[in-house]
Amino acid sequence: MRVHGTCHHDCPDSCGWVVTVEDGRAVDMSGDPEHPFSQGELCPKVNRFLDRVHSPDRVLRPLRRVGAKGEGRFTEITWEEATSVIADRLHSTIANHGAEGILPFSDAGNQGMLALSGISSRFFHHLGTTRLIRALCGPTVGAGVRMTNGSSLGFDPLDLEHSKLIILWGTNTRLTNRHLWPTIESARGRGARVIVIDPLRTITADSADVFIQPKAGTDIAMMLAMMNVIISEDLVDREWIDEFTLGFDELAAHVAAWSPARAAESCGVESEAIISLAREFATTRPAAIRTLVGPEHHENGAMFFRTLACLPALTGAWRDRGGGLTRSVGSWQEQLIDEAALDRPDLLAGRSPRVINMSRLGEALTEADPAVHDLIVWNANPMVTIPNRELVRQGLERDDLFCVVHDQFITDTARYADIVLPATTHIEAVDVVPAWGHLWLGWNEAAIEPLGEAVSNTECFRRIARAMDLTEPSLYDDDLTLIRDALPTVDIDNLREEHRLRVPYPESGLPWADGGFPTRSGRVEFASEDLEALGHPRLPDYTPPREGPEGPLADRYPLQLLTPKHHLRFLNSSYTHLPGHGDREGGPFIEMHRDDAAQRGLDQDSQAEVHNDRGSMSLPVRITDRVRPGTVVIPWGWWADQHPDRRVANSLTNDTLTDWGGGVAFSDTLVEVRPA
Ligand SMILES: Nc1nc2c(c(=O)[nH]1)N[C@H]1C(S)=C(S)[C@@H](COP(=O)(O)OP(=O)(O)OC[C@H]3O[C@@H](n4cnc5c(=O)[nH]c(N)nc54)[C@H](O)[C@@H]3O)O[C@H]1N2
Ligand SMILES: Nc1nc2c(c(=O)[nH]1)N[C@H]1C(S)=C(S)[C@@H](COP(=O)(O)OP(=O)(O)OC[C@H]3O[C@@H](n4cnc5c(=O)[nH]c(N)nc54)[C@H](O)[C@@H]3O)O[C@H]1N2
Ligand code: SF4
Ligand SMILES: [Mo]
Repeated sequence: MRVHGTCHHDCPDSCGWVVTVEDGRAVDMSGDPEHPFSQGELCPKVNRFLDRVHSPDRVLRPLRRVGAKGEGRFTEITWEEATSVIADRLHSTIANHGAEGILPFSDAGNQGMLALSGISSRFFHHLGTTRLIRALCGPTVGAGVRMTNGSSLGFDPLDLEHSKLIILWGTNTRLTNRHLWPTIESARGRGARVIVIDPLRTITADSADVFIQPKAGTDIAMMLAMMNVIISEDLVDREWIDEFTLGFDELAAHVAAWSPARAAESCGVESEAIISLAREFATTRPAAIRTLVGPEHHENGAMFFRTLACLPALTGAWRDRGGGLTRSVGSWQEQLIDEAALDRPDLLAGRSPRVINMSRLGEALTEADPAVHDLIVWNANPMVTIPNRELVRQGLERDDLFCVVHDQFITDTARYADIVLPATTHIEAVDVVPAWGHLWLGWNEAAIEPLGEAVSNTECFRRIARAMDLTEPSLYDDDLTLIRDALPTVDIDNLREEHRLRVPYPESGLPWADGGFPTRSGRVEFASEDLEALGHPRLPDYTPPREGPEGPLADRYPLQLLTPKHHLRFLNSSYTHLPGHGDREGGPFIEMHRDDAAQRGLDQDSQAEVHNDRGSMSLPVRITDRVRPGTVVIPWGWWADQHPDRRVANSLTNDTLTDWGGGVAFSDTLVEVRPA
């Protein structure tokens, strides 16, 4: 039997796959050659997905902690015991402290529609618990672009095929969005040039025609200088500006002060390079800017995208198919989803419980008032993925904190749980996957029965609700009912049969050629009253990050630390512990420029201690020319037991929130390094 599914990882490609099942066991899994975007290829992570499914380390029964928190010693219990312990505790927290004492914590570990929301959201809304702001990845990009365009919609990335200039601005396509690369190569075959802008010479940068390497967190200065050049050399599209934008004269006066020479001082890119970039962008058609998520992780992350979105409006790039800005297309998909039907915010019944930002989990667990008593984690591994992680650890070590983790493995976070519940993998549960890197909504059929006693996210919360004797009927809707209610305009039987459907998108491929921007003025807003009302500059503007090379901490901690996705065989914090993944990626290390290392008496393979006020960790040095002096890199994703001192990259990172959008500035982190 061959069963079709769609990859659930938090990855833009949402590839189609086919699982071969014999006697109820998955024996093979390969890319679906008919998937329009992934065309039969998966990736070095998911090529070995069945090893993950059948891993001897899978959690297959509920577990109760018997060792100390963090030690990782557990004993098996039944589902009935597990859910009754959880039910008693949640009831008692609600009775003694109120439901806000309960903090749900989840991310996109499985980005299937049901895995992400549905029963879990209904459950927490019904109880009236603290609400989580889930904005670690992506919302800041959208919030930034929306302040300029009124909408975060960009064009279909597959239309890059028509582009003659492709600027990959802070995205590592060949690693993070690999199935888009053939489209870029095909545009190139027809004469397109590819420019990569990144503080790190990534594998994508290595494949570019031009590589521009600003200091991290400083791109806005470069964008302002580009606008200065485009306007002063009269390379603007006057007609388009008059018809579809607001505030051009104000913008022109403002960027007049941003000469390329001034920007060069902040971003470290030579003025000539900024001038050529501006000219090439303004005079090539179609000209595209492709971006994903990376640059949002700075204190000025939303302003980055607000400013970036001004560029195609200045030059009228939106006129052309393959011109303008292309980013996540998740918003095109969301137009099909009736979120209120899925998540049922009406179950809050007029209550408005407090909100806590996921990126401040450490603070929430150690300082929140009223305190967090119970933490329920699923679809996430915050001990590896949340910045300022030593504070998260202190919170998880609290004796009086009750913690439940639903996952497939004993992750760094699960080690601190009182109860661990076994989760299915994506071939064990039905779901629908809305992609953010292409325009196909994918069906995911369950290929096999759940292994052991594992359950899907929906079933997990149905069981906890039942143990709590909750009578709200919508908590018990089955998966197909949830899917039908959430996708009211979709023919579900047809979706299931065809394995996917293409979401509505303008046939012309021109989302904004004729304006229609849903801002208050109906135009692209170079000057924004909305932003001003929120206390931000009304025009695009560069504020150097506080924890950056121009900020007050730079004297003590002179090195900028980047902690990027880097490994072909990791997907965020997933896979690192599996054979054929972590072992082939060579162990954690710090990359340093030769000059920075030499100044500190370090060389290739020396052991270095990397530190700041949040933590310190010891790592071997790799000398690199991928970064400019002043920047160091610790690739991210490893778990604590793969580090000699049980630290992870996020032990050092900054948990300051972004200017707006609710994201977090982990890429504005300063450190110092000394011999260990
Ligand atoms: N320093 C640094 N920190 C970062 C980043 C970085 O680049 N550098 N990147 C950030 C970004 S962009 C993101 S998106 C986050 C990712 O952060 P997370 O979402 O926390 O990380 P993942 O490893 O994608 O997934 C978390 C867990 O979900 C589990 N899981 C998978 N499927 C299911 C399921 O069906 N049910 C349940 N219950 N669990 C499941 C996996 O086993 C895994 O343990 O990290 C962020 N943190
Ligand atoms: N193999 C693999 N693929 C993945 C993932 C993975 O872990 N492994 N994770 C998935 C997830 S959750 C996401 S969100 C996507 C992210 O996809 P991307 O956004 O493409 O990836 P990132 O590595 O987060 O960031 C891209 C680049 O931004 C750069 N950057 C950081 N700060 C700045 C800056 O100030 N200016 C500029 N110009 N660039 C900057 C980083 O150096 C990095 O090379 O990838 C997804 N795909
Ligand atoms: S992780 Fe990304 S590239 Fe790999 S199979 Fe899943 S969707 Fe495709
Ligand atoms: Mo992400």
